This record gives sequence, structure tokens and C-alpha cells, in this order.
Amino acid sequence: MKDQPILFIIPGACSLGSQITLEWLKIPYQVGITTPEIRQSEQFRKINPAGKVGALKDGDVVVGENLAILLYLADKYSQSSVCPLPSSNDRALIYQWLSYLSSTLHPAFQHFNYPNRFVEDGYADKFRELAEARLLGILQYLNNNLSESGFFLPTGPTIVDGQAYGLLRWCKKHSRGENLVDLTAFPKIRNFFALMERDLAVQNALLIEQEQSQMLKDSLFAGYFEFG
Ligand SMILES: N[C@@H](CCC(=O)N[C@@H](CS)C(=O)NCC(=O)O)C(=O)O
Repeated sequence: MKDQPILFIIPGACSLGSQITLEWLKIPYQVGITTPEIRQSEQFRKINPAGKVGALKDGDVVVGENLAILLYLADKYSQSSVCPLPSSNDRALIYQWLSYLSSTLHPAFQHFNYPNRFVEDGYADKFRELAEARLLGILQYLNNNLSESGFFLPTGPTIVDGQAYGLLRWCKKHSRGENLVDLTAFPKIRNFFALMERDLAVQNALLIEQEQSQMLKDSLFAGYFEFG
């Protein structure tokens, strides 16, 4: 039990991609659902000093930032199909897309969903309008670059797709609810959603987020981590 990886998450957050990857890897793991109080605690800051999810504790290894967690898992389970081998062109594409998702797509959603974090009262509506235009440009770029397999790499699903799904789902459903994005103009993204949502690992990860683990199928999920 002690050596099972524990992934720290917030339901609905960017940690979903790491959780989908743990499901794809078919390994036993636990999930720690965090609250604002937990994320501010000394116990959690030892796992991720930034106080954010995703964060992973795997034995003596602790790592924060989804991009880093995904690459850590890819290195540790290097025989898995979730990530191509180092030094290959496909592996380089993994770096390219993970980097784009975390440096460009994720902040674009934050600007769109939380304008008040970035500008003073009175400017938020205009800021959100600009943020929406930028987000739509990014979605167009992603739509145009999904490969013929329907995923980001022509070879099939990888850690990039797990992470992309965890972020792109904010187009359809967000905890704040009101800022949904019309995907009519992005058929390849809609197809990507359909492919991902058909995947048992994705369905399992969503059930675990919703604390409905009794409905899991073919998962090695080992239970919820209890904070002491
Ligand atoms: N660059 C970080 C971003 C992490 C991040 O912003 N996580 C959000 C959820 S999407 C979070 O933990 N929010 C809770 C908080 O700020 O208290 C990553 O990709 O891991």
C-alpha cells in the first residue's frame, strides 16, 4: 500500500489527464481529493509547493505540474503505449504538445473563465471577450492539428490526449457553468471527445473524480487517500 502512487486532484480540474494516464497504465493507485484547506496545508505543500493539482507522490518521489507527472510516468512505465520512446520523433511531438497545452491552452481557459483574477472590476467583460477570441484561435489550431487517427499522434492515444481531454472538456462543462464554448466549428475536436469518452479508462477516471468508484470497470484503482 505504501508504495502505491497517490495522485492529488480536484474534481473537474486539470489533474484529469494524469488520472486518465494512471488508468491507461493499469497500475494500482490512489487518489487524494484536495480541498482549498488541504492545498494550503504544510502536508500538501511538501508534495507540491505551489499548492496546486495535479501532484503525485510515488514512494519517495514527489512531483507537481501535470506535464512533469505525465513525463515521469512515461519514463517509469517506458514499455507502455501511452508515450513513444525517448529520442524518437513521436516523443519530440509529445514534448511539443504537452508544452503547448500547459503554456498556452491552460492559461487561455483561465483568462476566459476567471477574468476577474486578471483585471480590475469594470474591465472583466472586455477582457473575457478578448480571451474568448484567443481561445477560439487556439481551438482552431488544435482542431486543425489533430491527426488522422483522431488523436494528437497518428499512432493512437497518448499522454497528450489524456491531458488535452482534461482541459478541453472545459469547453463543454465547467464548474462555473456559464462560460461554455460552441464547438460547431471544430469537428475534429468533437470527434476527439467522442473517441475519448468511448474509452473505459476515461470513463473510469471521470467516475473516480465524482467519487463513484463502485461503478468502475476493469480498473486497478485502489481507493481514496485519507489526509491525516
Ligand atoms: N501549471 C500547472 C497548473 C496547475 C493548476 O493551475 N491547477 C489548478 C486546477 S486546474 C489548481 O490546482 N487550482 C486550485 C488552486 O489554485 O487552489 C499544471 O499544469 O499542473
